[in-house]
Amino acid sequence: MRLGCFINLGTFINTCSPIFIGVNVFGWRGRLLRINLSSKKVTTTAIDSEVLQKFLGGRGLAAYLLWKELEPGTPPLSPSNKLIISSGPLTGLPLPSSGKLVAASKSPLTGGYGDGNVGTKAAVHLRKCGYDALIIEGSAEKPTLILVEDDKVELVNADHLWGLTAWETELRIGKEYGSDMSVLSIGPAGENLVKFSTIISEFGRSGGRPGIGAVMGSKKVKAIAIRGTKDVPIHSPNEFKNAVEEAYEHIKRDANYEFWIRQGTMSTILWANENSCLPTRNFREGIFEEASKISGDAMELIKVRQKGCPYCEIPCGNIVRYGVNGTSNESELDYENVAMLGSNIGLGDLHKVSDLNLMADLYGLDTISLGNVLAFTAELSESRLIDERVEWGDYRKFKELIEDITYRRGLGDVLAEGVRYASSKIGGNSANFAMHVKGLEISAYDCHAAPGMALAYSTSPIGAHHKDAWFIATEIKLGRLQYSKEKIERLVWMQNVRGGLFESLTTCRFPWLETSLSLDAYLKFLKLATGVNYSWDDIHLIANRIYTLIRTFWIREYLADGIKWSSSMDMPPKRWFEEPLSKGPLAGNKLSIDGYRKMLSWYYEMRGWDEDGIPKKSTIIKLGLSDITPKLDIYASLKE
Ligand code: PTT
Ligand code: SF4
Repeated sequence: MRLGCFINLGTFINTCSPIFIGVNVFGWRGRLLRINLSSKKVTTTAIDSEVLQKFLGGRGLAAYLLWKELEPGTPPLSPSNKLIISSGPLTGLPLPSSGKLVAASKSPLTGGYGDGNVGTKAAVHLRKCGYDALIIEGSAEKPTLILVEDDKVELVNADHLWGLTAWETELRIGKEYGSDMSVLSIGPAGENLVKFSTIISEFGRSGGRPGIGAVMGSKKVKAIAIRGTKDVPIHSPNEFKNAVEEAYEHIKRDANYEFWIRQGTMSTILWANENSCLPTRNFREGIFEEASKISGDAMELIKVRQKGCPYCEIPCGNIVRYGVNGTSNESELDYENVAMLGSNIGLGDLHKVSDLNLMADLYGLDTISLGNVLAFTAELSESRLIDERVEWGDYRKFKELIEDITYRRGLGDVLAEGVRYASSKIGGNSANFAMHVKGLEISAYDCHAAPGMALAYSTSPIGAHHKDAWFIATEIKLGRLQYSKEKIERLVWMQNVRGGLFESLTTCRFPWLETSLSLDAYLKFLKLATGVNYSWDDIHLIANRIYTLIRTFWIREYLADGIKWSSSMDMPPKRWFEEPLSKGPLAGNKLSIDGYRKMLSWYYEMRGWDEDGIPKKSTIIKLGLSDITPKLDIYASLKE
């Protein structure tokens, strides 16, 4: 890594930047706001400049803080767990799609590291208040609203907000404090500690699939409202401005620009159906007979406007106006929402799908896990493992179940714990169709005929999510049924770029993926914003460090609960190995267990982990991680 002339590794002293508490930096803010809800103490501390350089920000910083600050075995819904809201050196700067933040914690759904990404003005305001991250710790006695305005922090009684939906909460806060306040809130699902509840912002942005909303609820925090007015100092402002203008021009010229603006992620429905990977009836099949009714084209017929995150020129939020049973409303549709609440539960009516999606946003439930849980329930019913009758596509019944899950009534109370727990409670053969990895329900790609995508789910740092590696399109090009080392090399690269770089910068990855903005543009932004000249080798080193640290966190937390880590944690659901597809051109296909295991062992080798998926001591030292913790007991279980 070559450092800009102003920056001196280890101290970050320079002569011409504004002065923060002990740290002078460009791009980063160098400060951490800590709010202890139990003691009502608020403190601001400097973040070690070396930490910022080694972990970048966002996910990297959150993982570092959770590793360092949590006692091993901390119960996720106890006051000792911490909620981290973090940003990176590019977050909220005036560059393409930079309004994204990371919300992270020890997950109540998985028991391991959990995070989510939210597109919101709160990301911009957090940085304008002068912070890279917030740590929320302890727990309030009463419902609380956290107000952050530049250097002022207030803990306000939120009795009047408790029980409201996320949208009502945001509207009320807007009325009380001004609509320029940016709000992160939870709905009733977070209050009731539903294990797959999320944080909601701006009437439909949602983040924190692994139950980060429940962590917020356990602390009795109904909402965090942020308004900041300070400028973020940039190292080379003129060159930065030119680079940004060039990037926006490139994006608008891209051939995919117009189609993307029209459909966003929704075009994936037909693509996934054509490629036999659209999750259908609890991931039994990859083809849905009513796919065209829930497609991007069907969405365009009821679309009323588009919505985007801050600084985004390619807004992908599709707002539709739908009508069900004489009522009309608006809902924001993305591919994952529609696949999981459509084909995966056998529902081929986009109006009804939109209604279930709106419920998820109002109550603060993750649509991906919800679609899994509802499909799991339909299969429980089919197998006569529960008394309730739940048919595929039964919109009314699914609506009722969403209410029951949110308010933890009857069967809903068990389902609110996610499919891993529910299958352990209900028994029978239900574990065979509980579609999750490490407790996190699977995102919307069927993997009967996609071993690389299955491995991407299984090695994702938060459980089965596609955020780190949407590998399926690459895999189809490479030969989807092959089990090759080349796939694993590409997969590790993809995880490092998406899950390492973008989650830590923190900006949206779509300008790169959908309008071909070059990856080098991001290194240029980074250099011009911070003064630090990162090479691609540096970025991969940082990503490897983040991946290995998060893996070590999981091992530590599972060990503390008496569970010894092994490669069985990195296995996708049995269904994909045992029950072949029965429809379409790929009928008869299922995953090969031997092929999968071979690919997993290559993956471990490339990451420097042993045959159980445990980082080797030599890897930890090579990645510069051994100094971040005095608690070396975990290493006792690691091999040389
Ligand atoms: C993300 C996951 C996704 S990923 C979707 S749709 W996607 C679902 N959206 C939900 C929703 O909406 N409401 C709801 N109640 N639950 C939802 N759960 C699901 O959450 C999202 C976009 C999208 S749309 C994607 S792919 C990209 N994701 C990014 C990412 O992860 N990182 C990054 N740096 N950039 C990204 N850009 C894109 O952002 P999670 P958002 Mg989200 C209504 O939260 O926990 O990370 O899970 O972030 O602000 O809503 O933007 O076809
Ligand atoms: Fe947000 Fe979509 Fe723009 Fe990304 S592309 S910043 S998710 S609106």
